[in-house]
Amino acid sequence: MSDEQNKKGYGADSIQALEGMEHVRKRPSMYIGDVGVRGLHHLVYEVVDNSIDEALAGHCDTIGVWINEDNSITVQDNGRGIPVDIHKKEGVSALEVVMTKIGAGGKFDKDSYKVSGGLHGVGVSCVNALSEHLKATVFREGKVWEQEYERGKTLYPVKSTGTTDQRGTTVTFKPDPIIFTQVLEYNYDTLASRLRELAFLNKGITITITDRRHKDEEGNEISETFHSTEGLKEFIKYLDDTREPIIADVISMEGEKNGTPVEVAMIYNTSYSENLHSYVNNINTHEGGTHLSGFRRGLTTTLKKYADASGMLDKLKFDISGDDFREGLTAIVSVKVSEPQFEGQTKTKLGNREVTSAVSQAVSEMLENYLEENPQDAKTIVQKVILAAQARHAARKAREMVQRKTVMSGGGLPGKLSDCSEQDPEKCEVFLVEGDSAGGTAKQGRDRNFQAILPLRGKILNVEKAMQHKVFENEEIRNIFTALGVTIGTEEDSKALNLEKLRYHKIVIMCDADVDGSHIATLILTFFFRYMRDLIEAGHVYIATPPLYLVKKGAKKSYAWDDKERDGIVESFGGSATIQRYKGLGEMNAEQLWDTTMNPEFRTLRQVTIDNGTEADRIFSMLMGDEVPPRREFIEKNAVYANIDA
Ligand code: 0RA
Repeated sequence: MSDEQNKKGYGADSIQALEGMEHVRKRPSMYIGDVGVRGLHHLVYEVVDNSIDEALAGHCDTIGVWINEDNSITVQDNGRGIPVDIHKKEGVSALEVVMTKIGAGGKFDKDSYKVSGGLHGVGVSCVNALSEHLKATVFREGKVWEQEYERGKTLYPVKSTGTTDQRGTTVTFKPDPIIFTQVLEYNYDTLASRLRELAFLNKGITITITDRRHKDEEGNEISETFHSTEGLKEFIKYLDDTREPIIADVISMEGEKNGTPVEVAMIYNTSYSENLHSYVNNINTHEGGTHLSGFRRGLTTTLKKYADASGMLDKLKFDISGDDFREGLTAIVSVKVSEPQFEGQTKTKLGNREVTSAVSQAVSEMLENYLEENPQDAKTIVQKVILAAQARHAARKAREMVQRKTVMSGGGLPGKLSDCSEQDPEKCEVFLVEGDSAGGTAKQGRDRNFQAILPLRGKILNVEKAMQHKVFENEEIRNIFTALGVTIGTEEDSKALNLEKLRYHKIVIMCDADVDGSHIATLILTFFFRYMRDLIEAGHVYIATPPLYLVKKGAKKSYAWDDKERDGIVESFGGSATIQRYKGLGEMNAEQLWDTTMNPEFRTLRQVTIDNGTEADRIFSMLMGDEVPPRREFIEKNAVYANIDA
């Protein structure tokens, strides 16, 4: 730093701050993951996290989020308000430091260790850098203060604009179109799911979301309020709403073990799937880690000990494995760790060793008490475990058959697969097509160099309702495994996939654009979500979008994907055109299918992503489970969207 700069009043730190903000704009993905839909929503979570921290420190109980008409976002809390006094080291208002210095966050309050923090925990300054405009308003000690910024640069020094009897902080930001070039529009459901999740994870806080962009039928703004008094216990009830419990109530505990705050809640239901969800500092750790290992260890040892002592295992001919204790189990583990180490492919796997024993101890204590006090439920659980062990024994045989076929097969690809000639998986695509007739058209229409076709027979197995060995015995599902070249993990971790031998990097689900087609697509997606989730997470799964209409007039023809587009085309053709409504892929000829749905130059593939794993689990169990009313309600609520993008 030269003396000249010093005279202008820039300290070394503020120069660094400027560089930091510029770096965020240069390499936004390093800070928020990506500049697509996810990154855009991440900005909101980053701001909300600051308010959650203030709530966890005990100074705030209400947070409001608004999606404004111009797609800007307002986040408001009733905390202490970000301090506005002059920051000693920086020589400017603390508010300005928080807003413009990368990594400053709320950290200068050393007593409350920051436990929330987004996936990257980068702070609100990062949101500021990536916003074309941001305004911060602080209500503190009787006064209102504000400061505005453009692309992270302050427009004026912090100023007082009036008096108030309120307390808190309000931040309004508008994402910068220069950075977010693909999408600028917020998705209400995405934000609402995350805020609902935060309310369950941090009981006692009231979080409201309001969409100001449009109104419902009665002319009201769309708004929801989330508040949980029982935390994870209620979260489990919400998640398992459409599953049938086999025990009287949710088992739960909350406490601190070896300095680590631990919260656990679990229930057993009649299903065959295992649904474990884990969080560290409010972040979903979908790759698991030490806290989840601790949960498994505590569960297995405690239940095993109880089952052994009960004598119920005496006549059992099979051994019991860890998996057996988790069939039909829905559980949530949430821990707070002051210096979390995240590992794994998507940095969502907790690495801190000390956490394993903390969680394991907590779970053991919780379960020992519960089993002691609820002997009837204890018996039910052990019986369920025994059934699972028997089924696993049967499943092993089925799985070994799949393994043998996939691993040892030289020419062992399914007979129905029409493979492509290209050998490099990165360039290869496979279309999973409903029915043999559409499969035939796709086979004619495709580019056989890099596109393979696997026709699937009618409705594939609903894996949500089937025991594991039934899934592995199912021929269509075996064909999918074999065609993709994917093998299944060992028994301890039966859902871990080996993706090294994946034969196609694009797996495209191609179904009719109608209700039946959507149902089949959902069945296939359910299978991928439950048995091949890693494929989705790695971005390999796509949905094809065949058109709904062919509009013709004389020599002119054009395709439409929804009613609005159809009407637009008719108009551009000068009215009175012939409209053909495609009821299924089968009504298209090979050339039409190629032109509209398969040709990479013109088609639209929708990549399948999971923005909220816990919510996705709930939706799949609801869509594919036994209960009809919630499913109907969901489909009716989403029908408009389903039609447009099916
Ligand atoms: C550090 C110190 C103090 C408040 C905050 C941070 C704070 C930050 C944010 C961000 C959003 N809402 C917030 N609310 C509070 C206050 C320290 C004090 O008053 O003694």
